Amino acid sequence: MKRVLTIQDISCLGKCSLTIALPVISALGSEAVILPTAVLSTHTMFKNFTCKDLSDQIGPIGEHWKSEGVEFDAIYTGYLGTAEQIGMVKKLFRDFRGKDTVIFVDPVMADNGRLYPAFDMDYVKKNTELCAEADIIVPNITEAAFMTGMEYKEEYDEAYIKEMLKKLNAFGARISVLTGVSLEKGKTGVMGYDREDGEYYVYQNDRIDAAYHGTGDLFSSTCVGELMKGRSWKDAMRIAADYTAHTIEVTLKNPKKPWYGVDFEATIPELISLE
Ligand code: PXL
Repeated sequence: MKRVLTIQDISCLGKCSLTIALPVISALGSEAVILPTAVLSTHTMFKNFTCKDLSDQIGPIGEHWKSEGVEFDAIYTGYLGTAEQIGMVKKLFRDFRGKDTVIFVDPVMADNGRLYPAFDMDYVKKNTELCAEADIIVPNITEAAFMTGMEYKEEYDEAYIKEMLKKLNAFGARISVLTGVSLEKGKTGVMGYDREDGEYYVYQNDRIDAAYHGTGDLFSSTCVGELMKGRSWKDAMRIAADYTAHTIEVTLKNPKKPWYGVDFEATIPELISLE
């Protein structure tokens, strides 16, 4: 069985970061090892959330694992707390990167043209350095605009996305994927570039007019789980994009209209039964 280390916060209530990564990676048949970077009462879209930083645990946990000779097939990072933590995570990459370990970085820090409340440009710089250490990065357009210094646009064409992918590629990861890319009216999806074959890959599905928290984490966790099943990155991205869109659709039909996260629990059986 493949073993995936995922490093992100645990928002006790909110269906995002570790409360998505852990069930999804497990359901897709890999062992999920977690490293919580902070404990929050809820995710940061709630008011008055509590947050306990766990930075002082990262070093000792890593040292213990090293002494146990633990190895990982993938290391997947999402929302991290502070610029200082990113430095600690970089060290974990160095300590636990084996010959075939896939390093997957989702530089969660911004959306819709804006940084999340906790972050500033120093955090952007550190996240860019983290992306340089990865094999696969999956920023959204806002995160990529902050990291590359390109203007953030809501209306754009394929040339803009390709230029962004070229700039992301220059950071160092072999595969750069932009999420939330809409190349036609009514569509959304991903566009990626693989330095090894020099090819772009585009996948578009129907755009659903709803924004839910945690959908980026659902996308990334699904990608990682599918990669561990031996899928190509292109198949993993396609499956993850379809699964995320389908889960949003199902959530919208819930008469209770949950606002803080998607009903992935209802759709997981379909994901795991995919051939
Ligand atoms: O889904 C990304 C995410 C993860 N963790 C926390 C967040 C967010 C997005 O805002 O607040 C704590």
